[in-house]
Amino acid sequence: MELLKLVKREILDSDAAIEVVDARCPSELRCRKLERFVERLNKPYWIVINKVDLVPKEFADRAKNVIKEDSNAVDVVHVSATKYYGFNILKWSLKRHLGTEERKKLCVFGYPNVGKSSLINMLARRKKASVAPKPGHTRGKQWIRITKNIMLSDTPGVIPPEMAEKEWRPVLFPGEELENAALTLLKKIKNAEGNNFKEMYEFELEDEEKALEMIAKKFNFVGRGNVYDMNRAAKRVIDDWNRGKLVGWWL
Ligand SMILES: Nc1nc2c(ncn2[C@@H]2O[C@H](COP(=O)(O)OP(=O)(O)O)[C@@H](O)[C@H]2O)c(=O)[nH]1
Ligand SMILES: [Mg+2]
Repeated sequence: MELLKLVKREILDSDAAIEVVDARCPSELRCRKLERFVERLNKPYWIVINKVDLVPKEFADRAKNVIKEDSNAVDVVHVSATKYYGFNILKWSLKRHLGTEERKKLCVFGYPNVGKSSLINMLARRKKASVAPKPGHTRGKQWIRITKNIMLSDTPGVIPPEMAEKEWRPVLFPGEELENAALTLLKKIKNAEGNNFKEMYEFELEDEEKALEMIAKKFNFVGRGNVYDMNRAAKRVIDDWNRGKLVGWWL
């Protein structure tokens, strides 16, 4: 089934939802269309800003305030799913709003790689949902009890490419256009409030195309005909971003 139907079905099957966003670009990768979808169904939703370990505290706080102002989420919570940060705050918030008696079903949705599976694992407090730095990895479905009455779907809804801004699509769903994706991402990182590009690759990020070439050179990515393998350099950039090694932050 197509991703859009799947994510909508997850939401329809649940009483409430958690939208996960990446703390490095938390506003840009919210899916307002799906938020509206949840609102029209009169279901409460939370926005979890995940990977807060990767950004300065001041930025994470500002992002939280901006999203609180700008959304109808019940609550906006900072989390680091891999560091188990934010676990209790999120659970308290869910309990406070969903109550502790009536049985409630909860689902998680977000773009690829934001940490949906990691969040489910954190809430389930065991390795359940499989975590992979690749989109579309998660399969199968189960309900996991996270409090006495709150059940969490172990199958996160993946927001489909058609919901994302066009320039983001190759980054979120890498395919043929890897080089394009890397150039887009590098441009965003270059214009970010802050980034760790120089620490990562040991040169200043100025021109994106030039940067890809220098990365190919640095890692000795040489293809046929002794030319630099830009595709491999692009893949490296995307992987470093997805693994949280390459960092930039912007609203
Ligand atoms: N630094 C950091 N990395 C995270 C965090 N949560 C997830 N990740 C990493 O982000 C990548 C994608 O996580 P995953 O849970 O598979 O994302 P999903 O595609 O949304 O299910 C993995 O490499 C995770 O280890 C976090 O809070 N902090
Ligand atoms: Mg996943």
